[in-house]
Amino acid sequence: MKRSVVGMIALTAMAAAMGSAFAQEAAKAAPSMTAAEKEQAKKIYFERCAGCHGVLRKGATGKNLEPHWTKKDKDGNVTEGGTLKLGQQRLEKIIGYGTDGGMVNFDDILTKEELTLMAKYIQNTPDVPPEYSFKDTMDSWKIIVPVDQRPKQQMNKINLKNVFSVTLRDTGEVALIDGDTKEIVSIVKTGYAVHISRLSASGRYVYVIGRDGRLSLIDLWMEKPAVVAEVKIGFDARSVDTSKFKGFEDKYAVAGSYWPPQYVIMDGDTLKPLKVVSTRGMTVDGEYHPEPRVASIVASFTKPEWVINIKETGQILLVDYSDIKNLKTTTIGSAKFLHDGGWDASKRYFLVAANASNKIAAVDTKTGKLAALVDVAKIPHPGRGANFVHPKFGPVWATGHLGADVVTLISTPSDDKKNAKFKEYNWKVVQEVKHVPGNLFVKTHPKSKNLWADSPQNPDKDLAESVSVWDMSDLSKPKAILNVAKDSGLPATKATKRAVHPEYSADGKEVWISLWGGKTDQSAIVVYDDATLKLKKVITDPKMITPTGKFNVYNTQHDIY
Ligand code: DHE
Repeated sequence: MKRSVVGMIALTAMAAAMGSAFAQEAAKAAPSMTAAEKEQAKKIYFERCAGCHGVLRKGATGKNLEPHWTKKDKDGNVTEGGTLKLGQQRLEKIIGYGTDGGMVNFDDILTKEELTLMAKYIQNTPDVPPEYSFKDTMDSWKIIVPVDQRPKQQMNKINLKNVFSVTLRDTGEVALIDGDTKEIVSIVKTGYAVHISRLSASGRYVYVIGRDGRLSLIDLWMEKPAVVAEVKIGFDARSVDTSKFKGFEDKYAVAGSYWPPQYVIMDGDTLKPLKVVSTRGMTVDGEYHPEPRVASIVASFTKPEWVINIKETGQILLVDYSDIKNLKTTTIGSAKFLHDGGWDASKRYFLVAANASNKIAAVDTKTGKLAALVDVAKIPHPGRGANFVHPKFGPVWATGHLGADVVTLISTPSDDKKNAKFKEYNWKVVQEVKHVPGNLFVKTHPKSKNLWADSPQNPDKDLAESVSVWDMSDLSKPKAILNVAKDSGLPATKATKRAVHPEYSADGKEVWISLWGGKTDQSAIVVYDDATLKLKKVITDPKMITPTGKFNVYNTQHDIY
């Protein structure tokens, strides 16, 4: 009796509090929009904004965009907790021109009307999208070529090790390019704005994940490589890998979803869904988060485990797939906003950027523990990073930064006796090599002496269209700067041709750079000789639209970077 009275009082108080909160919210009415405008804005938000700001707009790589600070009060109050509230005009400017904080400009992608629309949209309360169940996943699953009807051996004469799977971002396709002949072997329809391609342990299958959650499995053994199975794992996704531990090679695939926040375990060669696991839960600060998105995923070589990095919570999950019915997970707290990362040279430690926390977390996949949490410069963005032996500090792993003008080198442990003298540096930032802000990817190769870094998000057009190259044996030497857009010989267009994502050929002798141009412009992949830095080939075609990530089969299969 007593308890129910207390409960009623609490409920009444809560209702009153909520009522007054609603009243206050109503007083600060958001700009009105028609249903059609809302639909249009929702689509643009999903395609251009959700990746950084989150579907619920709680913020991650990008800032929080909830109405409590995007919307100005009716009474003209412009600050909240010392933060400037934004309002229509300021929002339009930010979306159009970007900010020094790392937000890119959209005035070359969105029309003036669309900028106005988006500024209105983000002052309105975000809609919560629907969930996506195991049944939904199962219903979306398609086997296009059953396993027993697939080739029993390679049916083409392509040197598969040197094939590149190239994302054609805005056409929803990947181009498979023969790295030896530089010919396009096949252009394959995939999900929307494919994010990454990963390889099976066997090197035969390419797993391609679209931002719309569509996962496509491409069989490279077919005469003309094509999609053999497909499944939609959610509404918004970025990552995929297979099981790589000895005895489990390619038995399973796993793909991570941004919305709903969950990951899906599938059969490796059919993509038949087997299990869906939610990632909702508490952040490392002990707060509940409704949208903890799955960022990078890699397969451990040390144990039958995947390293699954949960962005908003900062929790790194080691998911043991040896018994998926009784799934065991080790949860390692690190730092919030986990994003991309790569292995150290020994492939025992996985280093992942907690980008909006300005930290790199290193997981020891042997002990299943956090090995280090390293403070670095603003917004680290390693891609997969780059491993090399520094003349003074021994084995290091490199990351670039979106928000700082350096490439950071972190010393990594090594069991090799000759590296014992470098132990004192382990997990320390040993050098910051001067670069420019707006870097997304760094890359090297065990057979190379060079370190490559792009800067596609730099506001300066020349820098965005160029890449930098250092001689790793003497990082004090001036870097070479290659203007990739100029070298391509492509005609000038309105859109910046961002030079993005250096990727080595299988033999480590060439470096391929994408020119990420406008969504209707014919673009190119520009190939350089790594030893001489001379232009070797411009691969272009009317279908080469918005190339971004490129994944060399051999290097991706063996995590060589
Ligand atoms: Fe990526 C990797 C998320 C924008 C090209 N990107 C990743 C990974 C994540 C991620 C979680 C790691 C996957 C893994 O290893 O399992 N990327 C996001 C975003 O949330 C973000 C910031 C915004 C969005 O809307 O998606 C974003 N990414 C981009 C781009 O705009 C890029 C430059 C061009 C494009 O194609 O969309 C881009 N991301 C890439 C590439 C990789 C990547 C090429 C793989 C790097 C590698 O070498 O493995």
